[in-house]
Amino acid sequence: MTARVLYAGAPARWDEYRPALARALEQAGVDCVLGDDLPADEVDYIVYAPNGPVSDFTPFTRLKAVLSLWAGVDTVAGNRTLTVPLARMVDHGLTRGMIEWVTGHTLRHHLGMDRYIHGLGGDWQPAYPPLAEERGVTVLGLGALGRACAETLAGLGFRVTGWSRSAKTIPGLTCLHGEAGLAEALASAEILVLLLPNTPETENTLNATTLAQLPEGAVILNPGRGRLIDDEALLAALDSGHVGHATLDTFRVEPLPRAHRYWSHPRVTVTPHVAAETRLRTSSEVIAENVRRAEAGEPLLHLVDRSAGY
Ligand code: NDP
Ligand code: OXD
Repeated sequence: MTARVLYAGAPARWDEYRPALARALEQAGVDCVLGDDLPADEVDYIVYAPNGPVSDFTPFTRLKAVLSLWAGVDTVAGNRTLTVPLARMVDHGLTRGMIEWVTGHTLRHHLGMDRYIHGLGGDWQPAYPPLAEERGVTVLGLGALGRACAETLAGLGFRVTGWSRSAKTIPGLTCLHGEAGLAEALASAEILVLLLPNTPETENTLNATTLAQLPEGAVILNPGRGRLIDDEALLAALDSGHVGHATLDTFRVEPLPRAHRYWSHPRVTVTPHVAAETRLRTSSEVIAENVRRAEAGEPLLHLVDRSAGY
C-alpha cells in the first residue's frame, strides 16, 4: 500500500522538508506519496507543527496518525477533532540543542559572567564563584529534554535535583516527584530550569507561593513554556530581588508583545524561543520511522498520552 503523507508544518520550511522527508522515507523503505496539498480525504499521515495550516482534523477521514515536528504538543493534544494517535518529536538535534542552551545559561549565572561582560570600569574587584559542586540546580521535568539537561549539569559537578510527575531513580540526581516533592525541589534551586510541558496541571507551577520557596536571589531559566509561570508573580519577585534573574525563552504570547515588562526589566533576559530547534535531517528520520512502524502495524515511537496532555 502507498502511504500518503501530508506535510502540514511551517509553509516556509516545505522546500527544506520536502527533500529531507522524501530521503528519510525512502531510506526507511516506505512506499509513499509526500505533499503539502494532498486532498484531505486521501491523507494517511499528517506531519504537524503548530505554525502549519491544519487545526481541524475532521476532513481527514482516513487519517492513521499525526506526527508532530515539535516536542511540545500543547496546541494539539486537546484538539477534539483529532481522534487518531498523536506522536511528538524526540529528536537528537533538539535534545543536544536544549542541553547546550541550558548549560550555557546555567554557567553564565553560576560564574557571574555578566559582571565582567558589562565591564568592571577599571575597578579590580575579584569575586570568586563557588564550585559547581557547591551550587544547587533544580530541573522541573525529567523527560527527554529535562533528564538530558539534568544529567549534563550533574556531569559538570552541580548538585542537581530533578522533579517529575512519577517517581524516578536516576544515578547522580536527587529525584523528587509529585506535589509533595515540589517544595523540597525548589528549596535547593539556586538555579531553576523549567522543562515541563504545558498542561492544565503545570500551568502556573511558578506562582507567588512557589516562588517564595526558592532561595533568595535564585535564577530561573524557562525554556519550557510561558504558561508554567504566573508572570505577575514573577515580576513582583524580580522587583523585590527575591528572584535574582530570569532568562526566559518561552512566553504566554509569542512573539512577546513589545510593551511587555520582560523586555525592559533589568533582571530579565529574553531569548525568542530559540532554546532548541527540531533539526531537519534527524527529525525527518524520526517521522519516517513512525510512518514505517504504523504501516507495519508496529507501535509508534513517542506517543502522546492525550489524557495527560504530553
Ligand atoms: P517530556 O514529555 O519527555 O517530559 C515531560 C516531563 O515533565 C516528564 O518528566 C513529566 O513527568 C514531567 N511532568 C509533566 N507533568 C507534570 C506534573 N504535573 N508535575 C510534575 N512533572 C510533570 O517532554 P520533553 O522533555 O521532551 O520537553 C519538555 C518541554 O520542553 C516540551 O513540552 C516543550 O514545552 C518544551 N520545549 C521547548 C523548546 C524550546 O525551544 N524552548 C524546544 C522543545 C521543547 P513524568 O516523567 O513522570 O511523566
Ligand atoms: C518544541 C518547541 O516544542 O520548539 O519543539 O518549543
